[in-house]
Amino acid sequence: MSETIISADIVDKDNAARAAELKRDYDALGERLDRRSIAIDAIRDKVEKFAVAIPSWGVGTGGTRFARFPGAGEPRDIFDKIEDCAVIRQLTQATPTVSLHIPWDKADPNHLKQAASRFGLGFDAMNSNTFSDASDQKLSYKFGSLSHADAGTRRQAVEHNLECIEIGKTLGSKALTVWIGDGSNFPGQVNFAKAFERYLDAMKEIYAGLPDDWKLFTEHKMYEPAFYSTVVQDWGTNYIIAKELGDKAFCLVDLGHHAPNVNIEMIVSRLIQFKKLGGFHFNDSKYGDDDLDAGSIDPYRLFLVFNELVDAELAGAEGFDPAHMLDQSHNVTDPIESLMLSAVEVQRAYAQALLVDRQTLEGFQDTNDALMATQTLKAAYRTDVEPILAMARLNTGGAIDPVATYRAAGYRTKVAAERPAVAGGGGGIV
Ligand SMILES: [Mn+2]
Repeated sequence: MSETIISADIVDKDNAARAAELKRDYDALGERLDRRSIAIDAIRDKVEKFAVAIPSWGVGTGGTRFARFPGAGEPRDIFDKIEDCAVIRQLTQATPTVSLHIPWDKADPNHLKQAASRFGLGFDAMNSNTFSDASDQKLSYKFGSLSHADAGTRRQAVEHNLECIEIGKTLGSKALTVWIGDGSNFPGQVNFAKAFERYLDAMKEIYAGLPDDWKLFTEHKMYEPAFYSTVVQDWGTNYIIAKELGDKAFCLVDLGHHAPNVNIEMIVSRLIQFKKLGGFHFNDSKYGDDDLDAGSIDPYRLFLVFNELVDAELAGAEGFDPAHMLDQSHNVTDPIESLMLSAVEVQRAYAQALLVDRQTLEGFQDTNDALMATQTLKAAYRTDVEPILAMARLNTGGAIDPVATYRAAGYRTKVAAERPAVAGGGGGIV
């Protein structure tokens, strides 16, 4: 039995005050779904099994390009971060793993493993960092890393990624995510083809160091920190990389890494179809890589992404096993509250997508009934699945209302007294 941070009494008391109403709401929704030939318990079972990883950097307070405003009781190191992740896990029961970022979270791997297993947490994908300079680093990444013109800098970046794999092996991680800041700010600054060739050669060396049961994820991003061109600019480039490297290489889709209005759900469909969808960094955005809470700006888009995922899941698409992770960073909310709600939003989109009447939809598609086809999706999206999500949490030992229970527990006030403010390490623009 793993330890919990919030006292079980507080969780039970808060749940007890809400359980009767939840039961009524759940039964009422169950009756409505029954009329649509959907068994509510089957949907709840699937939601209970759905997991999304928490990024270690997400529990810290993020900054903007202009300033960083420290939050009370923010984690001082990876061990504080693991405790914050344990709270998110305890109350939502949706986030069993943590995704580490090296070197931000560098510590004795055995010590890290111990700290996480105390709370029953595991480790998701390892994240390398060759987009900023560590204090003890010989060569700078100011002008790139894996695509750098200098062979020594590329070598250093490759070695760093291999080190991340080694740390991850001890932790029980099964994937490496590579995101780079490489690119250019001026036309003519870099030769597109040569830079991409250098990147691919470096990635091949990293891929060669990947254990057989690991996956390699690459993330595309159209701009930032480079503003004219990036080396892994779009999903087409990302797909080429995954194809060039081999069967263990997959594309990661960060929802914020596209131009406004790009049809991300269609990109997801294409990557599934050609067996190269590795997984997601869930967040939301209005303009660019805003790293806002998942589902906070465009929940319908999140639903449409999950519509593609559930379609593949139900069709039994070969090799379909995408990794889910949140990737967001906050400046105006308590990161624990935001991450809890984002995990719930991702679950919500999944549950709504499970309600799509796929047979009926296919019929409308085949008879070119555009209006009824889109209404079939809307019928699922408009269903308030909150009772399903809350019941899933209650069944698995979480909180019916995670934010209310978290506030009742006074966790932030408690850690604010224990953790003096520090100059925070690590931003969040990944
Ligand atoms: Mn990301």
